[in-house]
Order: sequence, then structure tokens, then C-alpha cells
Amino acid sequence: MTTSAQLFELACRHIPGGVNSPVRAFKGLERPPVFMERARGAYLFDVEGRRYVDYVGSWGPMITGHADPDVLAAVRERLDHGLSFGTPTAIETTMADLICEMLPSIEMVRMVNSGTEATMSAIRLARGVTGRDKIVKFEGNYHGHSDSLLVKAGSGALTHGEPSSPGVPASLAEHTVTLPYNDLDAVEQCFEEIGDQVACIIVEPVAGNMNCIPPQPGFLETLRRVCNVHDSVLIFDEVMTGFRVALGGAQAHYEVKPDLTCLGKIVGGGMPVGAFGGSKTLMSNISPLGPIYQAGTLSGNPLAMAAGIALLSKLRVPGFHDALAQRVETLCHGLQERADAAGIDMITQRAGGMFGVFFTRQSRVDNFAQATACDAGAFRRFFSAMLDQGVYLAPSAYEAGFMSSAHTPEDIQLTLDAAEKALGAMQKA
Ligand code: KE4
Repeated sequence: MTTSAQLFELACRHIPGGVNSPVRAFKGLERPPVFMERARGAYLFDVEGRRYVDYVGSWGPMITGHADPDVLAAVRERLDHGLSFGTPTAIETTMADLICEMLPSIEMVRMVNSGTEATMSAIRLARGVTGRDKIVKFEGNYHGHSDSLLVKAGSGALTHGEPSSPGVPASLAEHTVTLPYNDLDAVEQCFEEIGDQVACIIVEPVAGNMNCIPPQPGFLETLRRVCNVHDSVLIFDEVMTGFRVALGGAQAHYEVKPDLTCLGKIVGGGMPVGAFGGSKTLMSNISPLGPIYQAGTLSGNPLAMAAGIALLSKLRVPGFHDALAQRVETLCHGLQERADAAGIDMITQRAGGMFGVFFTRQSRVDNFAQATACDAGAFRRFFSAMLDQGVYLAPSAYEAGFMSSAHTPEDIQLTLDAAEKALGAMQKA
């Protein structure tokens, strides 16, 4: 049987770092990444046949569990019609109508192939309609890897110690202003000084790329207000939070309406899909209706649309998100009880169907500085001990965890039993 370690060695020959996305590389965890062979429901199965209760869910999309039978059936049904035509198809209209129905702030939407494309396009739209170059983002927020946004970014950029990537021209990076997340004063001061030069604010309404950091009361409202005053565009990057924090996303949960919304992950049901949308006034500036160019060979392809529509349709069951949030609450409370019992400095934070575990004495983590001050060594030991007991957490201290409706009470109990052992071993260390 070929082991993950052997497959990783082979992968490293022709793939940079052996992975097609850096966060998969288990950086700093002192063990090779696990190669998965298949997945179903709440479980991943590795190449050596081991089963894991999975809290990554392909980094968010698998909100009803892996290999959802309804999603697979929808893809199978379309498969024989062909994969992609490069022409308009009716199913793209079905997807657009569904998104506009589920997210009322979106009156018109353009499908793309990733979250990166969605945020990159939304930034271009904001710059195009305002005629301004400056954008405001927040330290530790990750919006994909387009040049303007790889400045003090989170997720893999942070995990691999390159929050501001080489290769981004200084002449471009200088237009990106980064502020501390949840810092209302910093936002007010920034807009007093340069508000009329700012094309947009782009924000993760719940930060999920420096672990899981919810917005403090007033933070999102302040962003909305300063954008109104200075005619800047407020962009909610809901690639991760969309359809996860609530059916209508973080904008519904926190009742703050952005001008543009970026989507990804869940919207594609596991297929490569992103989207950006907003008012007809804004979106009518997008080519071919307007002058701001944006395009994509496989954008809106019928197979990916079928997967996304099938998944989104399943989330509209009354009580789906309450039940998901309840599972997260049960897990987080159980982890906290076990950490306290073991005398380990650990806290959890959550928002709807996503959560985070921080090894820190702090009572709360509100921003990048506090997130990066947490105990990375403790995280490494906890992650490894959980993995060895068949629980797959995000392989980075700077990523959030994702619950699915496929996780059973038994899966959560298994997770808590594993955590009790892991935390106990850490106590003795
Ligand atoms: P993609 O281009 O990876 O589809 O989406 C980029 C993106 C944009 N905005 C937010 C809020 C995101 O979380 C992401 C991608 N998230 C990471 C994990 N935190 C994707 C995992 C990876 O990079 O492999």
C-alpha cells in the first residue's frame, strides 16, 4: 500500500511543495500531509484506509457533508449533456435568480470560477465606478491571491509567513491600505484622512483566515457608515461566510447591507465556482453591459451550476442553520470544558456553522496581532494528537473549522473524547 508520505515525496517532484494550494502542505506541523482517497458525509478516508471526522470540508463547501447524494445526482444528470459550452445556458439564469433570491442585496450577479476571481473583479468594479485607486482591507483577512489583496493577508499567506507576497509591485501595493480588524477608531481616522480617495472597503464580515474572529458590535456598521459618507463601495467577502453563517450569509446575520458581495465555496457545491454581485446600478458597469471588463472561459458552466444549485437548494430547509449552529455550540462548549479540566489555556470562537480554537490566555481574540500571539506549538501538538485519533482539523492555526449537517452527535462525541486525550497529553508535556 502506498503511504501518504510516499505520495507526498512523489508529488514534490513536479508540484511546488507537493500541493496545489499551500494551506494543504501541513506547514510547521512537522509531519507530511495526509493524502485522501475518498470522502462521504462527515468523513474523509486516506490512502491507507484510515477514517477521519472532517472539520475542513474542502475549506467550507461541504456544508451538507461530502459526496452529498443530491449534489452528485444533479451533476450526474447534467454530465451526459456535456461539460461546458461557452454559450449562455438556462441553468446560469436559474443560479442567478437563486442567488438574488437568497441574498436580497444582490440584484445582479456574475458567475466566476473562484473566490479570488470574485474579489478581484469586485475590486476592479469599485475602482472603475469611483475612479479611485485606494482600497482598504484588514490585516489577516484573506480575499484570494490577486495582487492588490496579497497585502498583510491571512490563510496560507499567513501560515507560510508571507502575509505580503513578493511579486506584488510596490506601485500597486501602495494603493492597498490595511487596518486592524475590529478597530473602529482606525477606520474612522483612516476615512477622515483619505476617505474621498478610497474606492472600497473589502472585509470578511466574519474573519475566517486568521482562525475564526467575529466582528465586534459596531464594526460592520462603522464600515457601512464611512462608506456612505465618502461614497466608497462596501464589499463583503462572503466567500466563506456566505450561506454558512446564516442562509443569507453574514450580511443577514449581522443585518448590515454591503454594496457588493463576493461568493465562493458553498455556491459551487464543491465545483470551482465564485460569484460577485450587487445593485443593478453597480453591476450594469460590468462588460458587456458596461465598460468594466471581466470574463471567464468556464464561468457559469452548466456542470458547476448544477452542483451549486443542488447544494443551495438543500440549505433552504427551515431550521438548517440553527441546527448547524447548535452542533458548533455543542462542540465548542465541550472543547472548552475539556481544556479547562486539563488546565490548558484554550478558547473557542464561533459564528453560525464555523468555529475556531485558539491556544491563548486571552479571553477573546479580535484581530491579527492577538491571533498571531497565540501558542503555535500548542496548536501543533493538539492538531497532531487529534489527527492520530481520526479527527481532521484545519492544518493551520490561522484557519477556521467548518461543521456540516452530516456530523452526528456520535461524531461530535468522538471529537470531544479525542480532544480530552489530546489536551490531557498536553497537560503532562
Ligand atoms: P479561492 O480563490 O481559494 O476559491 O477563494 C479565495 C478566498 C476568498 N475569500 C475568502 C474569505 C476565502 O476564505 C478564500 C479562500 N479560503 C482559503 C481557506 N481559508 C482557501 C483554501 C486554500 O487556499 O486552499
